[in-house]
Amino acid sequence: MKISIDARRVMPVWLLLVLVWPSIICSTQMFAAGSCGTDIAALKRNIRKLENKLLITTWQVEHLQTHKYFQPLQPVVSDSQTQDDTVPDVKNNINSGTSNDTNSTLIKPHPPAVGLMVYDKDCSELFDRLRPQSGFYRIQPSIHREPFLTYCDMEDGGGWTVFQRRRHGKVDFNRDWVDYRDGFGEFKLRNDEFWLGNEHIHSLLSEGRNLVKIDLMDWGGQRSHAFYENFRITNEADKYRLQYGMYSGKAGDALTGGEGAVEQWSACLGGMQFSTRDQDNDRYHQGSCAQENKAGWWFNRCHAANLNGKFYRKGKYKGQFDNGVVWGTWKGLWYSLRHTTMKVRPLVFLDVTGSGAGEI
Ligand SMILES: [Ca+2]
Repeated sequence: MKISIDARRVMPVWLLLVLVWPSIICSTQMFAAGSCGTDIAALKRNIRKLENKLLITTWQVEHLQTHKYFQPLQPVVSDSQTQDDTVPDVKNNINSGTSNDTNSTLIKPHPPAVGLMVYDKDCSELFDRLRPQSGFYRIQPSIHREPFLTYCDMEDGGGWTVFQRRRHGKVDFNRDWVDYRDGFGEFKLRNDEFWLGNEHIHSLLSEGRNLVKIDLMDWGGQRSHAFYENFRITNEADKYRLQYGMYSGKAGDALTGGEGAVEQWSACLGGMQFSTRDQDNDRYHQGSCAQENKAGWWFNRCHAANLNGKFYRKGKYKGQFDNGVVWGTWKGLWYSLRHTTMKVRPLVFLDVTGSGAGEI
């Protein structure tokens, strides 16, 4: 009985020591480093934050690798095309925040801490990822080649990579092989005209199943379009030979030369090599289709479609050769179009608004 009374007296003291001991320790630490209870809570919060960051980063790495966004960091080089350095770059803008030093930002991009530089392989990936506005962006269809600029049409369903465009006739399209191989034109403003370059077009189209849309507009503002599935061109060794699959659309299958066998014999461009004024790879043995038509293009004997032709400002034209900006199955060979666009995206694409209205 006495023992138990003693125990009741002793136990609270022991318990008190156990309960108070951490406070004593804390008080010692508080003396040295401020508020102990607050520090422990802050440390726990930081640990939770770091654990969350780790989880998110791990997930991001897996996600990006799955979607092929990751590529080895390329050596930092200044692009040889000066126009590349004067336009916005989505990736670099993201990584550099709101820097006003556009040139240095573009020439010397700061890679993420993980040491990897990321580019979308085409405008459809960029569209899926960021839903940005239409404009010029840098893409990299092949990890073995440098990224390059092109116009992304994020309207008309979105995700279109543009590789040819005529608008006002200010850019000369009658050029040599090297220009058509490497690309030419302006890459800054919404209405700039350009040819992306056969090398870039080859890498852009070579990956797999795609859909090319050709948008056309006449001088009265009327629009039309043509679709081609699985559009591709071979490499330079094979002179960028044209291959394409099924046609659909409203403007007619001018690439195949129309419906008649005779027309197709002379004007079907499927299977034709690319020709320029200094490289005649057509099937017209008596002369050069590229020289007559003032364009680099795929010619047979010669064509029913030539979107790189001479830019006539009134539509209908006359001359020795049908060398205008021509889509013969829509407006005939003697009508030169005002606007043309050639653009591509994957055949299977989750379209946000639908497309096919011929919007340019
Ligand atoms: Ca020839």
